[in-house]
Amino acid sequence: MSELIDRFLNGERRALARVITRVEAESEEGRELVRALYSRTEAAHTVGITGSAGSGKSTLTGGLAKELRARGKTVGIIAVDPSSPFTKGAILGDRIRMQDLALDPGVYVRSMAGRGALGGLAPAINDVVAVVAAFGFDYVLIETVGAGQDEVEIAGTALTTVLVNNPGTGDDIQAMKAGILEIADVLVVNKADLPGADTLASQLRALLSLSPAGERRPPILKTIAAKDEGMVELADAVDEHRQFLRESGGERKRRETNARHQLLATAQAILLEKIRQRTEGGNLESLVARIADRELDPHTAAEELIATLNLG
Ligand SMILES: Nc1nc2c(ncn2[C@@H]2O[C@H](COP(=O)(O)OP(=O)(O)OP(=O)(O)O)[C@@H](O)[C@H]2O)c(=O)[nH]1
Ligand SMILES: [Mg+2]
Repeated sequence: MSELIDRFLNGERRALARVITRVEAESEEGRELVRALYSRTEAAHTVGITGSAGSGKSTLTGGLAKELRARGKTVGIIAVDPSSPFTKGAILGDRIRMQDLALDPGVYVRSMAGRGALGGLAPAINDVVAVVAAFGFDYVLIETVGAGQDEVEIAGTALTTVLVNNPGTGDDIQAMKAGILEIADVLVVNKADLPGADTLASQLRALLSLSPAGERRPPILKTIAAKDEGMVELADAVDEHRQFLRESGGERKRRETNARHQLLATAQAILLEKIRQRTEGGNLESLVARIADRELDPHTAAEELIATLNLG
C-alpha cells in the first residue's frame, strides 16, 4: 500500500485511478488510503455542479475546465451517476474540446455511481472527492444530476455550488421547492440560446431578492455551454465566491458544515452496516416478518435492532 501511496504522491495517474477504485469499493484498504491522504486535501477548491438531467452540466463542466486550464490551473472532474456517459453530451456539444481535455495531463475525469449498496447516497463520494483533491489538482469539479435531497447532500462536499437551470422547463420551480436554491452559490441559466432565458433570469433574480438583507446573493449567469459562451464569467464567479468565503470566514464555516455532515453520514453508514452484519438472517428477518404481520411497529422493531449493538 505504501508503494501505491508513493506513486500517488509522485503524481502517477494510474496510481490515482487505483486508489479511487479501492476507495470506491469501501474496503478497509480504501479507508486506510483515505486516512493516509486526508491531510493533503485542503488546497483544492471543490466545485459542485448540479441541476436536472440534460441541463448541460457535463458540457458546462468541460467548458469550465477548459477555461481553468487556460488560466494555468489543473482540474479533476468527478461525474456522479451520469445518466449519460460524461463525454456524450460534451461530444455532441464540442467534439474537439473534449478530446483536448482527455489528452491534457492537467485534467483528470472519473465517473462513479452515486448509490451505495444499501441504497441512498454512496458514502464513498466524499472519499473519492478527498482523494482527487489530495492528488493536487487546483480545482475538483463534481457533477451531480437532479434536484432533491441527494443533490443537497452532494453539494455538502463542495465549497462552491453551481446550480444549472434551463429556460422554459419549469423545473426551476421544483428546484426551489426542494430548497436547492438555498445551497446555490452561483446560479447559471444555461442554454441561453433558447427562448425564455431572460425571463428565467429575472424570475431567479426576483426570488433571490426575497432572501434576508445582508446575505450574499448568488450571481446569475447566462451561458451557452455548447458554444463555450460565458465560461470566463463562470470561472470568475467561482473564484469570486472562493474569495468571498475566505474574506468572510465562510470557508472555515463551510468546511465545518461539510465535516459535520460527512461525520454523521459516515457514522450512520457504519452503524447500519454493523446492524446488518449482526442481525442478517436472524433477528432482522424475524422483525421484518413481525412488522409485515402488524405484530410490531417499525419504531419498536428499530429500537430492538439497535439494542443488539449494545450501545448502552
Ligand atoms: N441549445 C443548447 N444546448 C446545450 C447547451 N449546453 C448543452 N447543450 C446540450 O444539451 C444536451 C445535454 O448536455 P449534457 O452536458 O450532457 O447535460 P447533462 O446535464 O450533463 O446531462 P446528464 O448528465 O445526462 O444529466 C447535449 O445535447 C448538449 O449538447 C446550450 O448552451 N445550448
Ligand atoms: Mg452529464
